[in-house]
Amino acid sequence: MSERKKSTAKTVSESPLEELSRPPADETSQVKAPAKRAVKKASQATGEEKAKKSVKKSVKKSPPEEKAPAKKTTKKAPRKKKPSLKSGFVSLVGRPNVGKSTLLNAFLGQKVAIVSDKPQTTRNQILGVKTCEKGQIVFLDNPGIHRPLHRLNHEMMDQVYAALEDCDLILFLVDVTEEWGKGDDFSLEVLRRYKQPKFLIINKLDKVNKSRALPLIAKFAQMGIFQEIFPLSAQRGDNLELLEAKIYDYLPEGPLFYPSDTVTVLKRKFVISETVREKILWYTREEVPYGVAVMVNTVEKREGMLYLQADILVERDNHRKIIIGRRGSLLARIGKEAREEMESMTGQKIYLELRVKVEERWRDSDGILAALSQQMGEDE
Ligand SMILES: Nc1nc2c(ncn2[C@@H]2O[C@H](COP(=O)(O)OP(=O)(O)OP(=O)(O)O)[C@@H](O)[C@H]2O)c(=O)[nH]1
Ligand SMILES: [Mg+2]
Repeated sequence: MSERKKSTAKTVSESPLEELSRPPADETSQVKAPAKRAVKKASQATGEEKAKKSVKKSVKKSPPEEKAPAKKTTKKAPRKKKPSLKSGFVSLVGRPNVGKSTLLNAFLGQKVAIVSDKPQTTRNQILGVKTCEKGQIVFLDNPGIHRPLHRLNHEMMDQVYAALEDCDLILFLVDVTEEWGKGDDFSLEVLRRYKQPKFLIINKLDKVNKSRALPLIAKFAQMGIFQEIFPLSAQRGDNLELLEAKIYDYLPEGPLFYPSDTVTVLKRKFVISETVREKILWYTREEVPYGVAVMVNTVEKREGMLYLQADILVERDNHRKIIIGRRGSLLARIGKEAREEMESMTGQKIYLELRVKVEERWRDSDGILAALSQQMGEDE
């Protein structure tokens, strides 16, 4: 958490994948999600932006010809006060696989976080910014709340706790199709420790008859933990306008944290790594997805195209064989889909070279975890 607070913001206005088209030289200037308080202090530029806008508006409102000669007896018409901007940090939390990243992408109207049907898809906090005339919401998508067994998972949970601590509002997601279990009780216990207002999002409503949400709504309403309850489908993107309006009701007044066209702040290597990992998650199952990491070694311009080389780390040799597939067929498919996605985002020709390496117990290896987190930008 303290690391997050120290960081300074370089914002990325376009899709994170479009960052790939930038020369690798400015890679070190990419940053991770800045901390709320640090950003609050560093929001001078956006304050200026706001000030300029309000000047423009006031000029428009009172053109010279409208200036009536002042009559002593006439009372001044009360000036309409411009509503103040609101802004704040909103954490998306819940059990793995409930649809947090899908909801983030739906809010932003573009893919920023990877999504898969395997639990623990998100391993690092992803920041998404949405700005409108009312102000700015900074969403923090987080790993799912789970019992950590490896160092990797402890780090994931630390990010969840940090996000809960440092936000203005918590969106707690549940999957309407899942039975309530011990893990859910644990998540609620975690939530109770935090004082901020909380909304319950009952997700995946498209998968069931709407009446299925009613007992859940009644159950949660009784608990008194949540200020608002929203049943919705993040995949269909319905009910989001209503939810956004409610979020603004709970945010404090304040300046924009980021320039208004910012969508996210992600490092290029991290985006490449996540794109490849997502395809692996799509095509593998059981323990394989949990034990996979992608380390990007090279990002270079070569003969008019972008050359990328990455290692896929697995914990066991049989996992390596699964990912490579019969005569390399699965690895080729993973590579092709990841490359095509990055090409369509950047509009640039990409050569992607993937290798699969066995690194036993990498999930508990300080060195590998540090190298992976450097891809995210934490150590720079
Ligand atoms: N039918 C349906 N599926 C959804 C909805 N939202 C998410 N999903 C699916 O649920 C799965 C998990 O979605 P994610 O967004 O990756 O879930 P998450 O909560 O971010 O998961 P972790 O990162 O593992 O914690 C994916 O297969 C999504 O397509 C929804 O509203 N309806
Ligand atoms: Mg996720």
